[in-house]
Amino acid sequence: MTKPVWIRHASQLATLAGGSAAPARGEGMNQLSIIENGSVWLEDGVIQRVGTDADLAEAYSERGHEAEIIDAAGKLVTPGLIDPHTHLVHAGSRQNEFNMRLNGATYMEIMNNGGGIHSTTAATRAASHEELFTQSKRRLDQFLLHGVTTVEAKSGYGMTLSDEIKQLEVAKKLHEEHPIDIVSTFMGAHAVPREYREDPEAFIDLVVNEMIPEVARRKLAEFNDVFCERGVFTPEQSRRILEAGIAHGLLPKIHADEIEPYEGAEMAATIGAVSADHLLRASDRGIQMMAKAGVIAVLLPGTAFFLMAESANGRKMIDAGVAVAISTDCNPGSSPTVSLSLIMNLGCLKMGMTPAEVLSAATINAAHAIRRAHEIGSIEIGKKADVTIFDVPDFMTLQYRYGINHVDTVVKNGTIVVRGGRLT
Ligand code: IZC
Ligand code: ZN
Repeated sequence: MTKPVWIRHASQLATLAGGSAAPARGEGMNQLSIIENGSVWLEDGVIQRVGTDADLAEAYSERGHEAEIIDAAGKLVTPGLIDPHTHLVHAGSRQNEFNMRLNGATYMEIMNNGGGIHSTTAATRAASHEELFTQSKRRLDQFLLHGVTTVEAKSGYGMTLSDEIKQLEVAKKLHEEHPIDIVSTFMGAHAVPREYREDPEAFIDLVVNEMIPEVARRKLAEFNDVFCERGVFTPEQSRRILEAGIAHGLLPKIHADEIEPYEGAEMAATIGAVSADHLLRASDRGIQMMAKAGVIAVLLPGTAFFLMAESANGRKMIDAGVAVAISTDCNPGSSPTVSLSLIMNLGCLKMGMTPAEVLSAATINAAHAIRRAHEIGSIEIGKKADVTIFDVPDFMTLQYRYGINHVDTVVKNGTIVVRGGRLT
């Protein structure tokens, strides 16, 4: 039995309470429900009690000695961070393409010449389960060190039935064996693989008729995603792929308007996607439609930064009433990072979001973007005991002292997995 964990004296305990039923929008994204001199009791993997030091000292006066006590004086306590959009499971690296981009080549040019997603696909197809597991586990350890306790992970570097299944099985094994929880998304339609270059419709037939039914039958994913982008999949093709997923119980997500405006946001709204992600070039009409349809915008400012492009307009989306979440987009081509803290920093500096809004976006709204808000994303009684402690006195400082990993302690499912900034 793991001991109960009692976190005490937090200078700020940002609970994010009250948002489990629906994502935070508008002014609601600034409400962090902060308790000063805050205290939390974690036991049996669940949050048992939340309040001030005085409340908990009274409630646990008899049992305090049983607990592992964490003194969070001078520190910020938040829900475990949630990353709702990653391409976690992949092999290889694309640092050579980074150099090409620094010399003027674009992301799409590299991909159209057989690099980009195709190069990671070749490496991932060639990798064994074990190699994929080992490489991805390393990234998960780094996520944990950055305070992230749940990660969404997409397939899409296989693009054959067996290689897509291989990626999803590795994600499943990581979910079972690593402290971080993984939520899987099938993304067979990540690109048209080279061998289907002359006949993309035949590849879409394969995704729709074989991959989606098999992934759903094996319960290897909850979501279905597509790269809707000029030169990749059209809005019409994307709709067909997402509708096939819906028919098999896979909820739709979409990579929308990343490189060019392509009415991806509009499509996300009309199909009722759980989230539309990227949205760097989303139209005003698309943003309005997303607000109305309740589609969550998952914004990835690290990708814009790394591709040297203009970020999505997070400010405009929040003001239009869209629920915004943020994510690393962790992938080898356009955002090879695990630092959700840096992403929050960029949310402030490049997307005009407030320090409170970016924290809502990386916790409760990120939980909604992966349909987990009933169990994670806030520090509330009954939710999973996933808590991150930062060595800063308040949430403002977390954004102000940018580019630093301030994580001190991470508790996952009630177990201390990071202490003093190191894996236990
Ligand atoms: O591997 O380039 N945008 N997919 C769509 C990506 C970026 C990941 C990659
Ligand atoms: Zn992506």
